[in-house]
Amino acid sequence: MSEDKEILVEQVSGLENKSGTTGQSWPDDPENTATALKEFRYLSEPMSETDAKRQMSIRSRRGFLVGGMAGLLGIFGWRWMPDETKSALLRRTFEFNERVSQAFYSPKRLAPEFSHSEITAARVNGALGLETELSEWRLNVSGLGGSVVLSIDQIRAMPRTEMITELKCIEGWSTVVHWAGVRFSDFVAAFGGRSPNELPRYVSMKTPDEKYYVGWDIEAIMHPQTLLAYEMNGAPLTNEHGAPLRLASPTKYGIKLIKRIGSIEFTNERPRDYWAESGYDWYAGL
Ligand SMILES: Nc1nc2c(c(=O)[nH]1)N[C@H]1C(S)=C(S)[C@@H](COP(=O)(O)O)O[C@H]1N2
Ligand SMILES: [Mo]
Repeated sequence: MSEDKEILVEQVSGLENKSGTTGQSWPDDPENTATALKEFRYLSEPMSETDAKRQMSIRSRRGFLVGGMAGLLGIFGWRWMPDETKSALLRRTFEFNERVSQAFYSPKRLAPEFSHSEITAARVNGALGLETELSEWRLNVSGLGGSVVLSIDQIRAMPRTEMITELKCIEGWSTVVHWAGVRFSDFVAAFGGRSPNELPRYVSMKTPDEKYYVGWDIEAIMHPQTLLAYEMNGAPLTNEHGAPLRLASPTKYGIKLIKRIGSIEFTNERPRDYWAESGYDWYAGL
């Protein structure tokens, strides 16, 4: 085996180990969830110097990866390769890189939470999909073996979580918001409870009129700070903030926090995403 190929293989196996440790699964019962969350918080405490160095070396290995790929291309002779092989190879490299970045940047740490005194005045941004009058709202859920239609009361009856976190708009402003709602992972638990690696890879969410739509990777949507929110700063959501149900999460930019959710679909196909279609990063992770 050539040296370049060896490096690549070594990196790929390192990767598998790495993603194995990030694949957090959340217990179904509230008591265990609380304990798991405490441990999770512990992980989110400031990194020690050794941890920081380890992270650095993981990141620089990522740099090698690009070199490894280039080396492979050198070995097989890029210039004499048929076009179909080239495009297949490029596509595979792209998908592989995507998995690499997900494994390294999946939101396994908790984002900072703030105190009540740090809450700032809410700001409104974006009204796509909110134009029409809402008559009778229902949430359509599909892709977990069948489909269901839920009322807001059924969602309010699920375990309630509150958090005070930062909402960051990609345009450069941010607010500190007090959210209340149901953790997406608790919502999934209500459908029988599964860990992220037993679930489809993505979640697609759309407004009732389908004018605004977002796609989420399963790791980020199952993060304990991702909520289906029905209250903002101590009051039920107003229309402009996405009544009766929206997404709240400090793991991604505001563009992903869809207001007025009409449908949730679990899928293995990467869902369409409004702003990704205009050139923004599909993950829009923080
Ligand atoms: N349905 C819908 N949801 C949306 C948007 C939108 O245009 N339509 N804009 C997004 C953007 S860009 C941001 S920054 C946040 C802003 O949320 P806020 O208006 O509650 O501050 O909502 C997000 N969710
Ligand atoms: Mo935004």
